[in-house]
Amino acid sequence: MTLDVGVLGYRFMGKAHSNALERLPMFFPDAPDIERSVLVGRNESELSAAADQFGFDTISTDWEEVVDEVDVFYNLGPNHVHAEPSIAALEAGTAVFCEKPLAPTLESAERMAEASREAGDDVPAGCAFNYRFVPAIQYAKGLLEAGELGEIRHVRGRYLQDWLVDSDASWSWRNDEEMAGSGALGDLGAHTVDLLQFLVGDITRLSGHLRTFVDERPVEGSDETRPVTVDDAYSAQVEFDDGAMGTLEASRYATGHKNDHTIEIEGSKGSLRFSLERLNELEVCLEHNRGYETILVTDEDDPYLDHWWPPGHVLGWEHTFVHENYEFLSAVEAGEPFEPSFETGLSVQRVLSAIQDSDERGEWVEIE
Ligand code: SOE
Repeated sequence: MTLDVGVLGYRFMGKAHSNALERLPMFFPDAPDIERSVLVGRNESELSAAADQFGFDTISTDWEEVVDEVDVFYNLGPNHVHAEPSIAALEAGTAVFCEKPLAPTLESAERMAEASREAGDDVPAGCAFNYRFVPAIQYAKGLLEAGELGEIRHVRGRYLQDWLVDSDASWSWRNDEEMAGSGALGDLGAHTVDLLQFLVGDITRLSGHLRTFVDERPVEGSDETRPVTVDDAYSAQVEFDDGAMGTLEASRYATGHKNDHTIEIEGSKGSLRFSLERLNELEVCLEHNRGYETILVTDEDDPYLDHWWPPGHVLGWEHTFVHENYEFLSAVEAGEPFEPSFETGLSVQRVLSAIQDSDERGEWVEIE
């Protein structure tokens, strides 16, 4: 059975997922056969060029004519475009893979999750938190599930980038509350919240802080400027359902940090550290260690590695998209649920919204 795939969006995430679809047959031969049927966007000339480059058969400038014509609909558009096309696809019984964060607001995330419930478990609705599919993160999950770290006491997550340090960096939809919902919080913090809830458990209450350092930015190709209505950075103190204490932060203004997503977890029997900028490695400190040791997670029995190269032939950022697409499309073919689901995406959105509420109210907030 060949799955017809329609993809909305052809910029950064369009390229990342199209590359993943291209590589699946060679490295995951048991993955479902897929046809890159239609690429959806607004600008016909740009769309045609992207369709040729990414291997799509046709183009469309109207997602409404696509969502009930394909077997799988990828929503890789800006955050404000996530809800309506995804809901329409699910109402048509079409499986949906939507980029993170699920939505710009809690309200639209709730509507998306409801549409997924209505569609049923045999119509997978996934949220593309790709960092769950790093082999070292899967290996860390195994250590935690085996109780190797004992009772979890401390959790730290930070996601630091510096692409907005230059005050002349152009304005984009990512700087606009109507379109993005939030700034570093939803763009980067969503990844950290999902990873920590995947590895440790649900966040139950928190205190949040948001800051915007640059209030307006130049519009590319014009003399105009537009206001920045979202955060450049966030930080939060959180408590997990098992009582562990956590500190989270993200910034697009962290000079010298390019894509520095770092997770640290300390327990009663052991600890671990992961950094995306060294994504093949996991630092662990277990009962038999005197201190941290660095494990190179590239052995053939490590998660996903038997699909790639011999030990030590390291993977990269793009491989995480191949892994998540393999898992999602396999779930679609089997008619089974996929994690992270829209329900999981909604749980992340509740935490993001609580951080915004806490910042506004200046007090700790319980997660509903
Ligand atoms: C932001 O710069 C960004 O592209 C995020 O939107 C992605 O989700 C992250 O994987 C890399 O950084």
